[in-house]
Parts: sequence; structure tokens; C-alpha cells
Amino acid sequence: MHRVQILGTPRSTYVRVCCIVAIEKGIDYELVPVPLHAPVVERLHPFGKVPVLRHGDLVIVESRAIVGYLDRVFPGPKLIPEDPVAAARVEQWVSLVNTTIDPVLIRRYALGYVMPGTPDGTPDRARIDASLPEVERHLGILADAVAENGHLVGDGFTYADANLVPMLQSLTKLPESGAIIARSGALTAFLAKHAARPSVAAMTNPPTA
Ligand SMILES: N[C@@H](CCC(=O)N[C@@H](CS)C(=O)NCC(=O)O)C(=O)O
Repeated sequence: MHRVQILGTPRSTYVRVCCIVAIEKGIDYELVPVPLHAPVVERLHPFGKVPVLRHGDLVIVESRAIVGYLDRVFPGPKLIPEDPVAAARVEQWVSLVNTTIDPVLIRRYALGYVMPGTPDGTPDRARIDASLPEVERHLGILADAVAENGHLVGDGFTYADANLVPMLQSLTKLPESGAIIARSGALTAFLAKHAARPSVAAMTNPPTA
């Protein structure tokens, strides 16, 4: 059987999510570290984004689709539970994070530091400052959601948790979001709990492309 390849820079939270899921499943996969908009990515993804999965001749894009494929095709623990209610709750949190929370916390706030688009490359203060009330609100919603037991759904590690950990890890490195997370007992406990997992440890500060 062909080896699964995940293409993309490990700086991307969504690339790290797919790798965490692959490791949790025990898949003998290969992370192919290519920079954003590498020619191979432009060729394989209609919008030139990462992650991209290659498995033999099969190409799949979008982290949700990639995770669904890995979870269904490979043995190992189910990251999307069989139980319909638990599965719906996982989908709910993945969708909330991907469509509502990531656009605020990563695209609007974090990229104001990391890819500011300013003439001299310094952080885009206006964009960052304008995002802060929403950053605080979204992190508060996440803190409430994991406060009970350190999981978004049920009492075990699911795709919902795997999808959130890399984003929060990246946010700990930025001043305002880092301070909010440090003040939140629930978010700090969530990150500490999952940092101990081999899958998460392998994708924490990985070499970047
Ligand atoms: N919805 C996509 C999001 C992928 C995405 O936004 N990837 C970013 C890196 S985290 C990217 O490739 N950005 C390049 C760009 O938008 O031009 C997924 O879940 O895979």
C-alpha cells in the first residue's frame, strides 16, 4: 500500500491537526514540508492552500476531508466517534473553530503579527488592536467549553480536541492571546493535558518549511 503523505508547512495549524490525527491512528505517514504556495500545492489544491493529502494517486484537500479519510480508512482509535450524538458534537466544534473562531483568532489577530502585510513587515497594530475584544470573547467561549474535563466532547481525545490544540499552541506565543490563555485555568489545563500526548508532542515546535 502507498504511504500517506501530508504536504504543507508545519507552521500551519491545519497541517499539524492532520499530522496529530495520523499519529493518533498509528498511520505510517510522511509529512512533506513544503512552504506556503509551493508549486506542488498550487498544482494540487484549487486555492493553493495546505494541507494536501496524497495517498497513491488520491489527492484530498481540506483538513476536515483529510481527517475523515484517515479516520475511516485506517484502523486505530476513532477520532470521530461512531455514536451519532458524539459525532455531531465533534462536527459542531470543528465547524465552529474552522468557520468562526479561526478567522478571528488566526486570520485576523495572529496573522497581524506573523504575516502583517505592512510595508516594513512590522505587526499591523491597527488590525491587532481592533481584533482584541473578539479574541477575548472567542477564547472565553473555548475556555468554558473545555472547563469541565479538558475535552471539547465527552471524556476522551477526539478530532475536536486535535483541531483546537495547534491553534491554541500558536496563540500562546503571541502577547495578548498568550496572556489571556495564561490567565485562563481551563485553557492552560487543556494545553497541559494534551501536551503529554505523543501525537501532540511530535507536532509541538516541529521543524518548519
Ligand atoms: N479550510 C482549510 C484551511 C486551509 C488554510 O487556510 N491553510 C493555510 C495555512 S493554515 C494556507 O494554506 N494559507 C495560504 C493562503 O491562504 O494563501 C483547511 O481546513 O484545510
